[in-house]
Order: sequence, then C-alpha cells, then structure tokens
Amino acid sequence: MSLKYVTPAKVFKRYLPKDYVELVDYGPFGKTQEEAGPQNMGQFKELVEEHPMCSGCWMAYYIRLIFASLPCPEETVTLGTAGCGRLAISQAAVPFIYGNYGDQNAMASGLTRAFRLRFPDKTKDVITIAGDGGTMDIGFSMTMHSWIRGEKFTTIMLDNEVYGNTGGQESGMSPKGAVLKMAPLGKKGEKMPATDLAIAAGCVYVVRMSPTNIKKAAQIIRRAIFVAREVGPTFIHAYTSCNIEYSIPTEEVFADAKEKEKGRFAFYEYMTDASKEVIERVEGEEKAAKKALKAARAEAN
Ligand SMILES: Cc1ncc(C[n+]2csc(CCOP(=O)(O)OP(=O)(O)O)c2C)c(N)n1
Ligand code: SF4
Ligand SMILES: [Mg+2]
Repeated sequence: MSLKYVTPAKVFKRYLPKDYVELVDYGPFGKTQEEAGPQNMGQFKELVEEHPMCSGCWMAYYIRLIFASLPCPEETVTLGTAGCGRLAISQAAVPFIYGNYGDQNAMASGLTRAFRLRFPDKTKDVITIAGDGGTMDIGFSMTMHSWIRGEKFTTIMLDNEVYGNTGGQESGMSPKGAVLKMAPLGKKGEKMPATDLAIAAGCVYVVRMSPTNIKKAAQIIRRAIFVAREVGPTFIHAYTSCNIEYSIPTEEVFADAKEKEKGRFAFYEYMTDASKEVIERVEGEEKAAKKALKAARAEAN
C-alpha cells in the first residue's frame, strides 16, 4: 500500500525470505515501465511469481501482463472472485480482496470511495479482475450498477467464453453454438454484447481486445487505470482463452488468440472527450520524461 510498507528496515533484510528481499530489490515497486515493465519481463522480479494455472494458459499470461503494466503497484489493490484467474491474481505481491461470488465491483465501489475519503491527497488504483462468469453472469448486476453509478475504478474481464474453473459450463459470453463439456447440445443464445453494455452503462473508456501485442495490451491497461483515476469507470474486455475447455493445443494458443483478433475480438477502443484529454496529457508527460532521461544518460556517458 506504500513503498514504506514494502521496504524492510536494513537490519531485518538478512532475516527475511530471499524471495521477499529480491522483490524489494529487483521488483517493479517505485520503478518506471522502462526499468521494470512488460517490455523487459525476464529481467526483473515479477509481481506474479508462481501460480497453479494450467501450463500454456493464455489467461495466466495476460494476468502477468496486467501486473507488469501497473502504473503504481505499491498503491494498487485488486479484487476478484471465484474462477481460474484468482488462482494467479491472489499470488501476486499486490493486495487482493476475494469476496462472495460476483461481488467484486460492489466491493470495489466501497473501497474506491473509502480510499478517496481516507487518503484525499494520494492516488490509489482499484482494479477488479474476474472471469466472464463472474463479471457478466453471476456478478452482472453489481458490475452494471457500479458503472451506472460512475464509480472510478477499472474492471478487467478475463473472457475465456466458458466457466473454466468448474469444468466447462456455458456462460453469457460463450458464443452461440459453442459445444462445451457441460453444454453438449451447443449454446442457444448469443454472446452478450459486453462492450455495448459498458458504454450504455456509462463507462468512459472501453476496450475489447485479444492481447497478442504486449506493448499495445500494456498501453490499454495503463490507459484504463489513468482514466479511472480522474474521469469514471473503465472496462477492458480481454480474450483469455481456455485451452483446456476449448481443447486448444498448447502450441496453438497464440495462433488462436491471433485468429480471434480477426473476428469477435477485433480491437475496439472507445473513449469520451474527457478520457481522451487524460490519455493525451499522461502519455505526453511520460514521453517527455523518457526523453529527458535519455538526454541525461547521454550527457553522463
Ligand atoms: C456463489 C457461488 N456459486 C458458484 C460457485 C462455483 N464457481 C466457481 S468458479 C465458477 C465459474 C467461473 O467462471 P468464470 O467467471 O468465467 O471464470 P473462469 O474460471 O472461466 O476463469 C463457478 C460457477 C461459487 N464459487 N460460488
Ligand atoms: S482451465 Fe482453462 S482458463 Fe483455467 S487455468 Fe486451465 S487453461 Fe486456464
Ligand atoms: Mg470464464
């Protein structure tokens, strides 16, 4: 919740678990994206170090990406619910709140408001990260009402188009006709129009994507967080396939994600004028800071 909490007193360092000390020394806390961001994963200690999700799971990859893209991990809280994703989200070195099924956006509403009252001079980022079942089915009313109320936090939906964690039931986000282990006759209804619903409910920044491009996916995560700080609710609808329930061979997971990009997960970005202003300002400042750092380094050499 703050760099002070994360950093141990010097004398205690040698008694702490090595993993923790490494996270403090080589993790992304207090660092820029250039120092410890998605572009240089593998060269710093990631916030999500280990998790029990299936090997080759695209959702697990995207969760790593979310945590590597956070603008300020030491001032971030995530909230989630039952589903595959929470198995990794709850392992991250960022506070995580796990409530009753589907209530993540209701809890996040209260938390965001409490933070603003308790820490009026600080920026705290609140992010809900949940599956399609948790966000659009069982948690639907709480998702919608948080958006309609204009709550200032980010909602990320990990859409694998199925209830993955419970063995393959259809969800509102499964495409029409999808044949799943527990929907053997094929889904009868249409896939829910999540991004349209988000816009109708008042989200001020909405993206649908298949996160195949690391740089772009990271930029979208950061945009959604920056806009939520100042303007209103933001929503990312990301394709995060389930290679188990959709029988996607592990070596074809990326190709499948690329394929989906041409269809129902074609990139779509919506923003209000106020959101656009925030994005242009923040990205302009980041660009200027990067340029200044480069110039300072060149002068020092
Ligand atoms: C109140 C309640 N009902 C049902 C469940 C069982 N349950 C656990 S995960 C899950 C579905 C998860 O689907 P989704 O949100 O799409 O996440 P995924 O596992 O696909 O990532 C269900 C129904 C539960 N934990 N709590
Ligand atoms: S069941 Fe599917 S979504 Fe869940 S961890 Fe395995 S591959 Fe990922
Ligand atoms: Mg799901």
